[in-house]
Amino acid sequence: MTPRTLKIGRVERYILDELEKGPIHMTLLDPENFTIASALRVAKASEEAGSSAIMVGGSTVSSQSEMDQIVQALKEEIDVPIIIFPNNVQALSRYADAVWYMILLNSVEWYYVIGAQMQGALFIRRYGLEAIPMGYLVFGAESAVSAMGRALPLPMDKPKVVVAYALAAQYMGLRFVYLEAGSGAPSPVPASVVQAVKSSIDIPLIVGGGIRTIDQMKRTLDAGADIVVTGTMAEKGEDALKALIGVVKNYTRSGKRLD
Ligand code: 1GP
Repeated sequence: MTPRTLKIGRVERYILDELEKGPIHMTLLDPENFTIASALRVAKASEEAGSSAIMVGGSTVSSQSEMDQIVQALKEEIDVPIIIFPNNVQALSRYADAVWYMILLNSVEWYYVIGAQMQGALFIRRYGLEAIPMGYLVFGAESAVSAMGRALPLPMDKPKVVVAYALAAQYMGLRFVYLEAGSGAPSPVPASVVQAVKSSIDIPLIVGGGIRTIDQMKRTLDAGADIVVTGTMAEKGEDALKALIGVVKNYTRSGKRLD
């Protein structure tokens, strides 16, 4: 009997195709900070500006019905994929296109390394959600994600340690690595760390947390981020968000990363 080969799903294929053109932007909406109407408004503006996907999630999301309502509404109006960015099992919504199937690699808690993933697995199958395997690395001790996920915060000034984790993610077969400074972090993941990781791995690199200015966005892209995520700026009005998305689109158009 020949083993069945795992197929890459529709959303992951779309992300990889988008990345062929250059780095991309994803907009993160925390359902706790939006009404359905405001989420739709921001998601539409993001899509128009060229954001490649809408991620839905937040560190303190605890209501599955709230997730369902917002994801279902987004699904009806938005064309780019809606991807769950789960903090826990109850964040899974059957209405989404995919879920980042993430392992908080630097958590000291069994639950965030494999427990929640195991508990969510049967729901993911039942809902027919596409699971996209990703290694998640959290910096900084002050963020909600660090506290909720019991992360042993990664040092910002020791790129080698972060590279070791990122390589481990790749060797384990995870298909994306996410460097997370924490939502609303005072500063983004340093360019030196992004650069060190990017030059060491072959899988796409996601960077998020604390990116608020055009300059921070440019530095993150210059350092080699493939996917940049902004959440807090999505809550500050469409104009600021569109400007940040514009930086990513211009970057791609300028052909800087088409080598
Ligand atoms: C958080 O990386 C994301 O999980 C986005 O962070 O809210 O700081 O943009 P911000």
